[in-house]
Amino acid sequence: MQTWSSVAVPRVPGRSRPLRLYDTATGQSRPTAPGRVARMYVCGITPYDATHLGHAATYLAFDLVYRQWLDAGHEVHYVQNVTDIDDPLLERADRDQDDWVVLGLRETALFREDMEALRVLPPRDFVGAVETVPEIVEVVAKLLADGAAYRVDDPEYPDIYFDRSYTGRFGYESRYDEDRMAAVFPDRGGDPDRPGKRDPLDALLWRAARPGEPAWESELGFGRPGWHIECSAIAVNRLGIGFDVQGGGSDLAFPHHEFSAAHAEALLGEHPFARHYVHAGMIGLDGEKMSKSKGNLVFVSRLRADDVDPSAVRLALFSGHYRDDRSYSADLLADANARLARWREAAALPSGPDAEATIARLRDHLADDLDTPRALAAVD
Ligand code: 5CA
Ligand code: ZN
Repeated sequence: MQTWSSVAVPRVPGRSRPLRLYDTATGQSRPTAPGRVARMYVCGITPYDATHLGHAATYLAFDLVYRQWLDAGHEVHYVQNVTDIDDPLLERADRDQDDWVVLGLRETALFREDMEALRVLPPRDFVGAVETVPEIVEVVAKLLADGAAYRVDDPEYPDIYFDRSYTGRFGYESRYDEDRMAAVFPDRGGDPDRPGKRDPLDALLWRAARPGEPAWESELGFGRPGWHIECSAIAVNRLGIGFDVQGGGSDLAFPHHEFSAAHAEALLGEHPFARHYVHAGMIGLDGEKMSKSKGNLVFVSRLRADDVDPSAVRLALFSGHYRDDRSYSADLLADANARLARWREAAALPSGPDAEATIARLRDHLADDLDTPRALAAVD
């Protein structure tokens, strides 16, 4: 897929700091230690609706990771997927009598524009699931051959599932216990009641074609990929295993990142999939979780249409810590606008204090697990 346009990143005087990030798998803030090329995979959108401020906040957090690695002199290989075939996309297309391909292309195009407006640095590889079907088929075929995957005994729909006990490490990434896993699995794309599974929490790798659903011919039979395997295949085929950061919102910690890691580790016989698993908190609106069912989504494209300054959107979202669940509100945006105006006024003055000490504090705070609230306060 075509990625979006980049922006010039100015060099900042002074010395960078090693970036520390909180890692879900160890429950600790640890230094990242990339080689010459830092490698990051962040889970991308499912393009059935426009980008809301929750998505934007997550991508802005990882934009800061990217920029700090650049500041430290690394080249960055950033990969992001687009889940352009999955149940939510098909359901929305069905509801709106839309073509799922057209819907996906339209929302992906809007997402690119939103990211450009927010000056989010683009991934080098921006990769759709549909264009990756042959890669996914190859990976699933190997998991099946190795005994990490199995077909359910259903002649009509012989779906393929992953045996979650295969690596012996299942649960290490999210650190969820069995009860918590079972509680969230059905709400996050899981199908515990599918007859024929060895374990209710095993994850779908390949879904045999159902009438009226899009499907691809392959050595696995006519069907389409499951969700977690998409990110495993896209990541390891571009970054290799053991890359620096696997990122996304906290709603992906289980089951999505748990299974993405388990699939890749089963496939390659190596551990870990990623050296840091980094999760951004959930953004709500006026104290309530932003969700489609509540109809309280704030879209980036709506704010752009209302001529809201994208720099103010960045400041509003950075005024809270990326790991905290937090709420967006009109007041938050008003505060961000006021801060931005104050900064611009100060920057336009003919003289001012030496910036060196401020830059040093800014770097200290950002390197400390992206502590943007304190970084912004330092600039204030
Ligand atoms: N396509 C999958 C990932 S492979 C997916 O989760 N798509 S998504 O469109 O639902 O979300 C895109 C990204 O935004 C994910 O990283 C997700 O964790 C994050 N996200 C979704 N809702 C919110 C929210 N309210 N606040 C913060 N981040 C969110
Ligand atoms: Zn993903």
